[in-house]
Amino acid sequence: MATVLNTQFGIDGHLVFKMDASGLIVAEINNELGSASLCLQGAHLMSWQPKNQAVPVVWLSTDAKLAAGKSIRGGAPVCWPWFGAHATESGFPGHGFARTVPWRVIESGTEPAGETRLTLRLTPSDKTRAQWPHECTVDLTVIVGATLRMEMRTENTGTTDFEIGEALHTYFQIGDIGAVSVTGLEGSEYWDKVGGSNLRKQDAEITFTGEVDRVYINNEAECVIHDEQLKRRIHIAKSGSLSTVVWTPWVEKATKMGDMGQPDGWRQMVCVESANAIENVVKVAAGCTHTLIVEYRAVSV
Ligand code: TA6
Repeated sequence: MATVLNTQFGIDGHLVFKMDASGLIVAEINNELGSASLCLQGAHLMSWQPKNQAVPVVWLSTDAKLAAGKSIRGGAPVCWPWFGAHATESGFPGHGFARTVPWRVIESGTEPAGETRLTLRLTPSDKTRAQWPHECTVDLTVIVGATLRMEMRTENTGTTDFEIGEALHTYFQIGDIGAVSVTGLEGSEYWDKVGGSNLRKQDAEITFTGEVDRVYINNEAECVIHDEQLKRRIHIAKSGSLSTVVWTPWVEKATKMGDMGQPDGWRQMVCVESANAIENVVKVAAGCTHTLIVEYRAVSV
């Protein structure tokens, strides 16, 4: 399988497909501008490090394991076609099925400035139709360089409209959760999921002194993670996304999860997720396409 993919889509020295010990296929990307790895199951980007950064920008738990049908802790999980718990079926997977089913490579290439581009596609199967009976394709394009661009395109190839919730649920590597702030969401309303679900308003920059699990709504603003310890800013620009989710599990939830890396891996990550969730779910009319785009950039300060 890896051999066929390398023949069809490999790019000498820049894009190589390898089979992991789990039997899953991983795309390893490395060019003059940056490096990344992506598991074909779930089109799950697991890591990204620009060449001008000494520390990866996308966090992956040291406990992260690749296994068929299982989600990977860290990276940029694809949440689709719903975000969070399914509205009515408690037995359906949280954040949808896209991140735990096989995607296939449909194209690869090199961008004019030298970035490596890879596109994967999810098409319905009996398994997915059992949870979501709509005809569609979802493409994820990643463009890896000094920045990381991700484009998630949902095409409604059926004859009836449907609605999706979605997110690129990206974990960012930071020095310490107590020494970062997130700007860009000042003045936004958000659903606070800690201790229930209450609608609140963000007045100032976001800082972290405990569990934070917030879905900011009706906001397309660029967010910035300010990292005092790593002396860098991570810029998160987006389009086609009206929700931003900010999450840290903090110690109690991280301990319960048990896969955040030891001794306290949760302190070195924060999630800032570009999404369409809750009242921002997206109606995709029959024959139409919806695209969510994010671009990440790390700037040393
Ligand atoms: O995006 C935040 C969140 O919805 C949290 O509530 C937490 O559940 C997190 O996602 C991780 O979810 P996962 O299913 O990947 O463990």
